[in-house]
Amino acid sequence: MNYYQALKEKLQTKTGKIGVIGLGYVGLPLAMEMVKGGFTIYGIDLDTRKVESLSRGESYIQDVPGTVVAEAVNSGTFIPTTDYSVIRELDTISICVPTPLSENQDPDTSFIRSVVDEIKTYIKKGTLIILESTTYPGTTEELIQSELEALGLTAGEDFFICFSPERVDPGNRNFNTYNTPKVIGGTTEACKELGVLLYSNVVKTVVPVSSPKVAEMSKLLENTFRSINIAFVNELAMMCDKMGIDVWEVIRAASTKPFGFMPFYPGPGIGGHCIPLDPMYLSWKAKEFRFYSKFIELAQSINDNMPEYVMHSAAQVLNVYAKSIRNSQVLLLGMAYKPDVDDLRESPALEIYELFKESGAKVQFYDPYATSFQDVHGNIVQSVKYDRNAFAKYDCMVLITNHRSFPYQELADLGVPIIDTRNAFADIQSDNIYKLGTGLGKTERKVKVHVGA
Ligand code: SAJ
Repeated sequence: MNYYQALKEKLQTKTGKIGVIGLGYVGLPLAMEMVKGGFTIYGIDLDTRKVESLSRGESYIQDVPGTVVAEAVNSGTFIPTTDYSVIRELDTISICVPTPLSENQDPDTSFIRSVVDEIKTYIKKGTLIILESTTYPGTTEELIQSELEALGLTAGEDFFICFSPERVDPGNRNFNTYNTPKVIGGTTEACKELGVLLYSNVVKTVVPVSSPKVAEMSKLLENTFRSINIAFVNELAMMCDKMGIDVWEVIRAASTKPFGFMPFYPGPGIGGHCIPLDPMYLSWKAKEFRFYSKFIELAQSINDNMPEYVMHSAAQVLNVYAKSIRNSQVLLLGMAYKPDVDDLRESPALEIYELFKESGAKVQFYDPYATSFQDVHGNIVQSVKYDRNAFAKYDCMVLITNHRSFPYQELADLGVPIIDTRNAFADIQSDNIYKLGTGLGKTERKVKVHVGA
Protein backbone atom coordinates (compact mmCIF):
# COMPACT_ATOMS: atom_id res chain seq x y z
CA MET A 1 0.00 0.00 0.00
CA ASN A 2 1.39 3.40 -0.97
CA TYR A 3 0.13 5.47 1.94
CA TYR A 4 1.78 8.63 0.57
CA GLN A 5 -0.19 8.50 -2.69
CA ALA A 6 -3.41 7.58 -0.88
CA LEU A 7 -3.16 10.51 1.54
CA LYS A 8 -2.02 12.89 -1.19
CA GLU A 9 -5.17 12.11 -3.15
CA LYS A 10 -7.41 12.52 -0.09
CA LEU A 11 -5.87 15.94 0.58
CA GLN A 12 -6.11 17.00 -3.05
CA THR A 13 -9.78 15.99 -3.22
CA LYS A 14 -10.42 17.25 0.33
CA THR A 15 -12.02 13.94 1.22
CA GLY A 16 -9.53 13.30 4.00
CA LYS A 17 -10.75 13.29 7.60
CA ILE A 18 -8.79 16.01 9.42
CA GLY A 19 -8.21 16.06 13.19
CA VAL A 20 -7.22 18.85 15.58
CA ILE A 21 -6.31 17.85 19.14
CA GLY A 22 -6.57 20.73 21.64
CA LEU A 23 -9.31 23.31 20.94
CA GLY A 24 -7.85 26.35 22.66
CA TYR A 25 -6.63 29.69 21.32
CA VAL A 26 -4.51 27.81 18.75
CA GLY A 27 -6.55 24.72 17.90
CA LEU A 28 -9.98 26.29 17.49
CA PRO A 29 -8.92 29.04 15.04
CA LEU A 30 -6.91 26.41 13.11
CA ALA A 31 -9.95 24.08 12.97
CA MET A 32 -12.14 26.90 11.65
CA GLU A 33 -9.58 27.78 8.96
CA MET A 34 -9.50 24.10 7.97
CA VAL A 35 -13.29 24.15 7.65
CA LYS A 36 -12.96 27.21 5.43
CA GLY A 37 -10.35 25.25 3.44
CA GLY A 38 -13.06 22.75 2.54
CA PHE A 39 -12.19 19.91 4.94
CA THR A 40 -14.30 18.07 7.49
CA ILE A 41 -12.68 18.54 10.90
CA TYR A 42 -12.83 16.35 13.99
CA GLY A 43 -11.91 18.53 16.99
CA ILE A 44 -10.78 16.56 20.06
CA ASP A 45 -10.51 18.12 23.50
CA LEU A 46 -10.40 16.67 27.01
CA ASP A 47 -12.62 19.44 28.39
CA THR A 48 -16.25 18.35 28.08
CA ARG A 49 -17.43 21.91 28.79
CA LYS A 50 -15.50 23.17 25.77
CA VAL A 51 -16.86 20.36 23.57
CA GLU A 52 -20.43 20.90 24.75
CA SER A 53 -20.13 24.65 24.18
CA LEU A 54 -18.77 24.11 20.65
CA SER A 55 -21.49 21.54 19.92
CA ARG A 56 -24.03 24.23 20.81
CA GLY A 57 -22.36 26.45 18.22
CA GLU A 58 -20.74 28.74 20.79
CA SER A 59 -17.17 30.08 20.86
CA TYR A 60 -15.06 30.68 23.98
CA ILE A 61 -12.14 32.13 22.00
CA GLN A 62 -12.29 35.92 21.52
CA ASP A 63 -10.90 35.74 17.97
CA VAL A 64 -13.43 33.10 16.79
CA PRO A 65 -17.00 34.36 16.33
CA GLY A 66 -19.73 32.04 17.63
CA THR A 67 -21.45 32.27 14.24
CA VAL A 68 -18.44 30.66 12.58
CA VAL A 69 -18.54 27.73 15.01
CA ALA A 70 -22.32 27.40 14.69
CA GLU A 71 -22.16 27.30 10.90
CA ALA A 72 -19.36 24.69 10.94
CA VAL A 73 -21.19 22.50 13.46
CA ASN A 74 -24.59 22.82 11.74
CA SER A 75 -23.10 22.00 8.35
CA GLY A 76 -21.46 18.87 9.78
CA THR A 77 -17.98 20.07 8.77
CA PHE A 78 -16.82 20.45 12.38
CA ILE A 79 -17.36 17.60 14.82
CA PRO A 80 -16.17 18.47 18.37
CA THR A 81 -15.66 15.45 20.61
CA THR A 82 -13.89 14.19 23.71
CA ASP A 83 -13.60 10.73 22.17
CA TYR A 84 -10.01 10.00 21.12
CA SER A 85 -11.11 6.83 19.34
CA VAL A 86 -12.12 8.95 16.32
CA ILE A 87 -8.37 8.90 15.62
CA ARG A 88 -9.07 5.48 14.02
CA GLU A 89 -10.76 7.34 11.15
CA LEU A 90 -8.43 10.33 10.88
CA ASP A 91 -6.08 10.92 7.97
CA THR A 92 -4.28 13.89 9.55
CA ILE A 93 -3.88 15.08 13.17
CA SER A 94 -2.69 18.57 14.21
CA ILE A 95 -1.64 18.65 17.88
CA CYS A 96 -2.28 22.01 19.59
CA VAL A 97 -1.90 21.28 23.31
CA PRO A 98 -0.21 23.44 25.99
CA THR A 99 3.53 23.26 26.68
CA PRO A 100 3.87 24.99 30.05
CA LEU A 101 6.81 25.04 32.46
CA SER A 102 7.07 22.82 35.51
CA GLU A 103 7.51 24.23 39.03
CA ASN A 104 11.28 24.41 38.56
CA GLN A 105 11.04 26.11 35.16
CA ASP A 106 11.71 22.94 33.13
CA PRO A 107 9.63 22.04 30.03
CA ASP A 108 6.40 20.22 30.88
CA THR A 109 5.65 18.01 27.86
CA SER A 110 3.07 15.93 29.71
CA PHE A 111 0.22 17.19 27.52
CA ILE A 112 2.08 16.13 24.35
CA ARG A 113 2.97 12.77 25.86
CA SER A 114 -0.59 11.96 26.89
CA VAL A 115 -1.84 12.82 23.38
CA VAL A 116 0.84 10.55 21.90
CA ASP A 117 -0.36 7.70 24.13
CA GLU A 118 -3.88 8.12 22.70
CA ILE A 119 -2.53 8.31 19.13
CA LYS A 120 -0.52 5.11 19.68
CA THR A 121 -3.74 3.40 20.77
CA TYR A 122 -5.87 4.36 17.78
CA ILE A 123 -3.65 5.46 14.87
CA LYS A 124 -4.23 3.84 11.51
CA LYS A 125 -1.45 3.45 8.95
CA GLY A 126 -1.01 6.33 6.54
CA THR A 127 -1.81 9.11 9.04
CA LEU A 128 -0.06 12.50 8.94
CA ILE A 129 0.74 13.99 12.36
CA ILE A 130 1.68 17.67 12.76
CA LEU A 131 2.84 19.00 16.15
CA GLU A 132 2.07 22.74 16.58
CA SER A 133 2.80 23.27 20.27
CA THR A 134 5.83 25.45 20.95
CA THR A 135 8.63 23.22 22.22
CA TYR A 136 12.37 22.52 22.20
CA PRO A 137 14.20 21.29 19.09
CA GLY A 138 14.00 17.49 18.93
CA THR A 139 10.57 17.08 20.55
CA THR A 140 8.83 15.89 17.37
CA GLU A 141 11.33 13.11 16.75
CA GLU A 142 11.92 12.21 20.39
CA LEU A 143 8.39 12.25 21.79
CA ILE A 144 6.28 11.35 18.75
CA GLN A 145 8.24 9.78 15.87
CA SER A 146 10.26 7.37 17.99
CA GLU A 147 7.15 6.33 19.94
CA LEU A 148 5.34 5.39 16.73
CA GLU A 149 8.39 3.68 15.26
CA ALA A 150 8.47 1.57 18.42
CA LEU A 151 5.11 0.20 17.25
CA GLY A 152 6.83 -1.02 14.10
CA LEU A 153 5.69 1.90 11.92
CA THR A 154 8.12 3.68 9.58
CA ALA A 155 8.14 7.47 9.34
CA GLY A 156 7.65 8.66 5.76
CA GLU A 157 6.11 5.36 4.68
CA ASP A 158 3.25 4.21 6.90
CA PHE A 159 2.95 7.37 8.95
CA PHE A 160 4.02 10.94 8.26
CA ILE A 161 5.20 13.55 10.75
CA CYS A 162 5.92 17.30 10.76
CA PHE A 163 6.38 20.23 13.11
CA SER A 164 4.64 23.51 12.34
CA PRO A 165 4.82 26.21 15.06
CA GLU A 166 1.65 28.07 16.00
CA ARG A 167 1.94 31.81 15.55
CA VAL A 168 -1.39 32.85 17.05
CA ASP A 169 -1.40 36.27 18.66
CA PRO A 170 -4.70 36.52 20.55
CA GLY A 171 -6.45 39.84 20.03
CA ASN A 172 -4.24 40.83 17.09
CA ARG A 173 -6.52 42.69 14.70
CA ASN A 174 -4.17 42.46 11.72
CA PHE A 175 -2.75 38.97 11.79
CA ASN A 176 -4.72 35.73 12.16
CA THR A 177 -4.22 32.02 11.49
CA TYR A 178 -4.97 32.44 7.78
CA ASN A 179 -2.71 35.35 6.90
CA THR A 180 0.25 34.56 9.16
CA PRO A 181 2.91 32.58 7.24
CA LYS A 182 3.15 28.99 8.48
CA VAL A 183 6.57 27.36 8.83
CA ILE A 184 6.56 23.56 8.49
CA GLY A 185 9.27 20.89 8.55
CA GLY A 186 8.89 17.14 7.98
CA THR A 187 11.19 14.29 8.93
CA THR A 188 11.23 13.08 5.30
CA GLU A 189 10.47 14.72 1.96
CA ALA A 190 7.17 12.79 1.80
CA CYS A 191 6.24 14.05 5.28
CA LYS A 192 7.02 17.63 4.35
CA GLU A 193 5.12 17.44 1.03
CA LEU A 194 1.98 16.09 2.71
CA GLY A 195 2.20 18.73 5.46
CA VAL A 196 2.62 21.49 2.89
CA LEU A 197 -0.27 20.07 0.85
CA LEU A 198 -2.61 20.09 3.86
CA TYR A 199 -1.69 23.57 5.08
CA SER A 200 -1.63 25.09 1.60
CA ASN A 201 -5.40 24.59 1.65
CA VAL A 202 -5.71 26.23 5.07
CA VAL A 203 -3.35 29.23 5.31
CA LYS A 204 -2.25 31.87 2.85
CA THR A 205 1.50 31.18 2.94
CA VAL A 206 3.32 27.97 3.82
CA VAL A 207 7.09 28.13 4.52
CA PRO A 208 8.66 24.66 4.13
CA VAL A 209 11.93 24.04 5.99
CA SER A 210 14.29 21.07 5.94
CA SER A 211 13.37 19.42 9.25
CA PRO A 212 11.12 19.57 12.34
CA LYS A 213 14.12 20.78 14.35
CA VAL A 214 14.53 23.86 12.15
CA ALA A 215 10.81 24.62 12.53
CA GLU A 216 10.94 24.07 16.31
CA MET A 217 14.02 26.28 16.67
CA SER A 218 12.62 29.05 14.46
CA LYS A 219 9.68 29.55 16.79
CA LEU A 220 11.96 29.69 19.83
CA LEU A 221 14.14 32.26 18.05
CA GLU A 222 11.07 34.42 17.39
CA ASN A 223 10.04 34.56 21.03
CA THR A 224 13.49 34.54 22.63
CA PHE A 225 14.28 37.52 20.42
CA ARG A 226 11.39 39.31 22.14
CA SER A 227 12.31 38.27 25.66
CA ILE A 228 15.95 39.40 25.25
CA ASN A 229 15.04 42.74 23.69
CA ILE A 230 12.41 43.44 26.33
CA ALA A 231 14.97 42.63 29.02
CA PHE A 232 17.51 44.96 27.43
CA VAL A 233 15.06 47.86 27.32
CA ASN A 234 14.05 47.14 30.92
CA GLU A 235 17.71 47.40 31.88
CA LEU A 236 17.97 50.65 29.89
CA ALA A 237 14.98 51.99 31.86
CA MET A 238 16.71 51.23 35.17
CA MET A 239 19.84 52.93 33.83
CA CYS A 240 17.80 55.99 32.82
CA ASP A 241 16.23 56.11 36.27
CA LYS A 242 19.74 56.46 37.66
CA MET A 243 20.81 58.98 35.06
CA GLY A 244 17.63 61.08 35.03
CA ILE A 245 17.02 60.53 31.31
CA ASP A 246 13.54 59.84 29.86
CA VAL A 247 13.87 56.34 28.38
CA TRP A 248 10.55 56.71 26.53
CA GLU A 249 11.78 59.76 24.68
CA VAL A 250 15.05 57.95 23.96
CA ILE A 251 13.14 55.02 22.41
CA ARG A 252 10.92 57.39 20.45
CA ALA A 253 14.01 59.10 19.03
CA ALA A 254 15.79 55.83 18.22
CA SER A 255 12.61 54.62 16.48
CA THR A 256 13.00 57.31 13.87
CA LYS A 257 15.83 55.23 12.42
CA PRO A 258 14.15 53.73 9.32
CA PHE A 259 16.39 50.66 9.26
CA GLY A 260 18.21 48.38 11.69
CA PHE A 261 16.13 49.21 14.75
CA MET A 262 12.94 47.75 16.24
CA PRO A 263 11.41 49.41 19.32
CA PHE A 264 10.65 47.48 22.48
CA TYR A 265 9.29 49.13 25.61
CA PRO A 266 10.04 48.86 29.34
CA GLY A 267 7.37 47.45 31.58
CA PRO A 268 6.61 45.82 34.93
CA GLY A 269 7.86 42.44 33.67
CA ILE A 270 6.67 39.97 31.05
CA GLY A 271 3.56 37.82 31.08
CA GLY A 272 1.56 35.69 28.72
CA HIS A 273 1.62 32.13 27.49
CA CYS A 274 4.70 32.47 25.29
CA ILE A 275 7.46 34.95 26.05
CA PRO A 276 8.15 33.99 29.68
CA LEU A 277 8.15 30.27 28.77
CA ASP A 278 9.52 29.66 25.29
CA PRO A 279 13.13 30.81 25.95
CA MET A 280 13.32 28.41 28.91
CA TYR A 281 12.51 25.51 26.56
CA LEU A 282 15.52 26.49 24.46
CA SER A 283 17.97 27.03 27.32
CA TRP A 284 16.88 23.78 28.92
CA LYS A 285 17.56 21.74 25.75
CA ALA A 286 20.86 23.55 25.09
CA LYS A 287 22.18 22.36 28.45
CA GLU A 288 21.85 18.77 27.18
CA PHE A 289 24.66 19.79 24.80
CA ARG A 290 26.61 21.47 27.59
CA PHE A 291 25.68 24.84 26.09
CA TYR A 292 24.63 27.51 28.59
CA SER A 293 22.79 30.41 27.01
CA LYS A 294 23.86 33.49 28.95
CA PHE A 295 21.52 35.72 26.96
CA ILE A 296 18.41 33.70 27.80
CA GLU A 297 19.21 33.31 31.51
CA LEU A 298 20.21 36.99 31.84
CA ALA A 299 17.05 38.17 30.07
CA GLN A 300 14.92 35.94 32.27
CA SER A 301 16.53 37.32 35.44
CA ILE A 302 16.12 40.95 34.37
CA ASN A 303 12.50 40.48 33.31
CA ASP A 304 11.69 38.44 36.43
CA ASN A 305 13.19 41.22 38.57
CA MET A 306 10.92 43.95 37.21
CA PRO A 307 8.07 43.40 39.72
CA GLU A 308 10.57 43.99 42.56
CA TYR A 309 11.83 47.06 40.74
CA VAL A 310 8.29 48.44 40.46
CA MET A 311 7.83 47.93 44.20
CA HIS A 312 11.14 49.70 44.87
CA SER A 313 10.04 52.59 42.65
CA ALA A 314 6.73 52.87 44.49
CA ALA A 315 8.60 52.95 47.81
CA GLN A 316 10.76 55.81 46.50
CA VAL A 317 7.72 57.78 45.40
CA LEU A 318 5.84 57.20 48.66
CA ASN A 319 8.98 58.33 50.46
CA VAL A 320 8.81 61.65 48.65
CA TYR A 321 5.39 62.05 50.27
CA ALA A 322 6.85 61.02 53.65
CA LYS A 323 4.95 57.74 53.56
CA SER A 324 6.10 54.15 53.87
CA ILE A 325 4.71 51.21 51.96
CA ARG A 326 3.53 49.63 55.21
CA ASN A 327 -0.09 50.67 55.82
CA SER A 328 -0.25 52.72 52.62
CA GLN A 329 -3.40 52.30 50.53
CA VAL A 330 -2.18 51.19 47.09
CA LEU A 331 -4.31 50.68 43.96
CA LEU A 332 -2.94 48.65 41.05
CA LEU A 333 -4.38 49.81 37.71
CA GLY A 334 -4.57 46.72 35.47
CA MET A 335 -3.78 43.08 36.21
CA ALA A 336 -3.90 41.46 32.73
CA TYR A 337 -0.54 40.65 31.13
CA LYS A 338 -1.07 43.04 28.24
CA PRO A 339 -3.57 45.73 27.26
CA ASP A 340 -7.20 45.10 26.35
CA VAL A 341 -7.20 41.38 27.18
CA ASP A 342 -8.48 39.53 30.26
CA ASP A 343 -5.58 37.04 30.25
CA LEU A 344 -3.75 36.82 33.58
CA ARG A 345 -1.31 34.02 32.67
CA GLU A 346 2.14 34.79 34.09
CA SER A 347 1.05 38.43 34.51
CA PRO A 348 3.71 40.40 36.45
CA ALA A 349 0.84 42.24 38.15
CA LEU A 350 0.12 39.10 40.18
CA GLU A 351 3.60 39.17 41.67
CA ILE A 352 3.47 42.94 42.23
CA TYR A 353 0.21 42.46 44.15
CA GLU A 354 1.83 39.86 46.42
CA LEU A 355 4.95 42.00 46.95
CA PHE A 356 2.86 44.95 48.14
CA LYS A 357 0.86 42.68 50.45
CA GLU A 358 4.01 41.14 51.90
CA SER A 359 5.35 44.68 52.54
CA GLY A 360 2.29 45.53 54.62
CA ALA A 361 0.49 47.73 52.11
CA LYS A 362 -3.28 47.66 51.84
CA VAL A 363 -3.34 46.79 48.14
CA GLN A 364 -6.31 46.50 45.79
CA PHE A 365 -6.67 46.44 42.01
CA TYR A 366 -8.90 47.78 39.30
CA ASP A 367 -9.12 45.97 35.94
CA PRO A 368 -12.29 46.01 33.80
CA TYR A 369 -11.08 42.97 31.82
CA ALA A 370 -9.34 40.69 34.34
CA THR A 371 -11.86 41.16 37.14
CA SER A 372 -10.65 38.57 39.65
CA PHE A 373 -7.80 36.18 40.43
CA GLN A 374 -6.74 33.67 43.06
CA ASP A 375 -3.91 34.88 45.27
CA VAL A 376 -1.09 32.66 46.57
CA HIS A 377 -3.18 31.72 49.59
CA GLY A 378 -6.06 30.56 47.41
CA ASN A 379 -8.26 33.58 48.16
CA ILE A 380 -10.29 35.05 45.29
CA VAL A 381 -9.39 38.73 44.91
CA GLN A 382 -11.95 40.89 43.12
CA SER A 383 -11.33 44.10 41.19
CA VAL A 384 -12.72 47.23 42.85
CA LYS A 385 -15.32 49.18 40.92
CA TYR A 386 -14.24 52.37 39.14
CA ASP A 387 -14.92 55.20 41.61
CA ARG A 388 -12.96 58.42 41.23
CA ASN A 389 -13.86 59.64 44.72
CA ALA A 390 -12.62 56.40 46.25
CA PHE A 391 -9.55 56.43 44.01
CA ALA A 392 -8.65 59.94 45.25
CA LYS A 393 -8.15 58.52 48.73
CA TYR A 394 -5.33 56.08 47.84
CA ASP A 395 -1.77 56.93 48.89
CA CYS A 396 -0.54 55.88 45.46
CA MET A 397 -1.63 54.06 42.30
CA VAL A 398 0.54 51.85 40.07
CA LEU A 399 -0.34 51.67 36.35
CA ILE A 400 0.62 48.14 35.32
CA THR A 401 -1.58 47.41 32.28
CA ASN A 402 -2.25 50.23 29.84
CA HIS A 403 -5.79 49.28 28.86
CA ARG A 404 -7.07 51.71 26.22
CA SER A 405 -10.30 52.20 28.17
CA PHE A 406 -8.68 53.78 31.25
CA PRO A 407 -9.62 57.50 31.74
CA TYR A 408 -6.01 58.67 32.02
CA GLN A 409 -6.63 62.41 32.32
CA GLU A 410 -9.27 61.87 35.01
CA LEU A 411 -6.94 59.57 36.93
CA ALA A 412 -4.08 62.07 36.72
CA ASP A 413 -6.36 64.91 37.89
CA LEU A 414 -7.04 63.06 41.16
CA GLY A 415 -3.59 64.28 42.31
CA VAL A 416 -2.70 60.87 43.74
CA PRO A 417 0.92 59.89 43.00
CA ILE A 418 0.90 57.39 40.14
CA ILE A 419 3.84 55.12 39.24
CA ASP A 420 3.42 54.64 35.49
CA THR A 421 5.22 51.47 34.29
CA ARG A 422 3.95 51.73 30.68
CA ASN A 423 4.23 55.42 29.77
CA ALA A 424 0.44 55.27 29.64
CA PHE A 425 0.22 58.89 30.82
CA ALA A 426 2.63 59.92 28.07
CA ASP A 427 0.74 63.02 26.95
CA ILE A 428 -0.32 64.15 30.40
CA GLN A 429 1.88 66.63 32.25
CA SER A 430 1.28 66.33 35.95
CA ASP A 431 3.62 66.44 38.96
CA ASN A 432 2.00 63.36 40.47
CA ILE A 433 2.91 61.07 37.56
CA TYR A 434 6.17 59.15 38.03
CA LYS A 435 7.12 57.23 34.87
CA LEU A 436 9.40 54.20 35.07
CA GLY A 437 12.69 54.97 33.36
CA THR A 438 12.67 58.76 33.70
CA GLY A 439 14.72 59.40 36.82
CA LEU A 440 12.80 57.66 39.61
CA GLY A 441 16.15 57.00 41.19
CA LYS A 442 16.97 60.70 41.42
CA THR A 443 16.37 61.93 44.97
CA GLU A 444 16.30 65.57 43.92
CA ARG A 445 13.09 65.18 41.95
CA LYS A 446 11.24 68.49 41.84
CA VAL A 447 7.87 67.73 43.44
CA LYS A 448 5.45 69.58 45.66
CA VAL A 449 5.83 67.52 48.82
CA HIS A 450 2.35 66.78 50.15
CA VAL A 451 3.13 66.12 53.80
CA GLY A 452 0.39 65.99 56.41
CA ALA A 453 -3.30 66.81 55.80
N1 SAJ B 1 6.22 43.40 26.66
C1 SAJ B 1 7.02 44.44 27.15
N2 SAJ B 1 7.65 45.24 26.27
C2 SAJ B 1 7.53 45.08 24.91
C3 SAJ B 1 6.71 44.03 24.44
C4 SAJ B 1 6.07 43.21 25.32
O1 SAJ B 1 7.15 44.60 28.36
O2 SAJ B 1 8.11 45.85 24.16
C5 SAJ B 1 5.56 42.50 27.60
C6 SAJ B 1 4.05 42.50 27.45
O3 SAJ B 1 3.47 43.49 28.27
C7 SAJ B 1 3.67 41.11 27.91
C8 SAJ B 1 4.87 40.26 27.49
O4 SAJ B 1 5.96 41.18 27.31
O5 SAJ B 1 3.52 41.04 29.29
C9 SAJ B 1 4.64 39.50 26.19
O6 SAJ B 1 4.15 40.42 25.28
P1 SAJ B 1 4.03 40.09 23.69
O7 SAJ B 1 3.79 41.38 22.99
O8 SAJ B 1 5.15 39.25 23.24
O9 SAJ B 1 2.64 39.32 23.59
P2 SAJ B 1 2.31 37.78 23.67
O10 SAJ B 1 2.78 37.14 24.91
O11 SAJ B 1 0.87 37.68 23.36
O12 SAJ B 1 3.17 37.16 22.50
C10 SAJ B 1 2.55 36.73 21.35
C11 SAJ B 1 3.52 35.78 20.73
N3 SAJ B 1 2.86 35.01 19.72
C12 SAJ B 1 3.21 33.71 19.58
O13 SAJ B 1 4.00 33.16 20.29
C13 SAJ B 1 2.54 32.99 18.49
C14 SAJ B 1 4.67 36.55 20.08
O14 SAJ B 1 5.42 35.65 19.23
C15 SAJ B 1 4.18 37.67 19.26
O15 SAJ B 1 5.29 38.35 18.65
C16 SAJ B 1 3.43 38.63 20.17
O16 SAJ B 1 2.25 37.89 20.57
C17 SAJ B 1 3.04 39.90 19.46
O17 SAJ B 1 3.86 40.39 18.64
O18 SAJ B 1 1.99 40.43 19.81
